[in-house]
Amino acid sequence: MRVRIPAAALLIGILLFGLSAGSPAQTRRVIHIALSSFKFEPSMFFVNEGDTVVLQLENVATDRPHAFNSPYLSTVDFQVTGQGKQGVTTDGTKYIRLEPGEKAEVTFVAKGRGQYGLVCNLYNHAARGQTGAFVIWPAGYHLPAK
Ligand SMILES: [Cu+2]
Repeated sequence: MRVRIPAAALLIGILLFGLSAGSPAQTRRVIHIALSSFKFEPSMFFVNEGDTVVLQLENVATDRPHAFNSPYLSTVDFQVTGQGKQGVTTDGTKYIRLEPGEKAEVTFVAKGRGQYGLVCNLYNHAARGQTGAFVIWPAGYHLPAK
């Protein structure tokens, strides 16, 4: 029996697996970040331009909400899946808020080499130490081994 593949399924397959013959392979960087009182673990991470970055945010605190807030989020298209609740602070920076035990994934393609800050914007958490940073290196660059 002949099996017919609907055009839509074929298109989805192409989108998922790429038309990437000849173009550089995209690196997928999955980084788990635990939010707790009052820190991010890790509080620093490093990616390269062009990487597809997946931040797996998890509020491991049992007693209070935490958030991932970075001015960088205003400079890229990003998608949030999972339990996070998105918002914008009064100063215009975007954040993803997680209640205790909640998880969310934030996905974006890294662009704009540089160093960017991140904070938990809830209450006084940043002042209590809940801050971090990340670096977007040029494509292909890695820190030399010590
Ligand atoms: Cu917090």
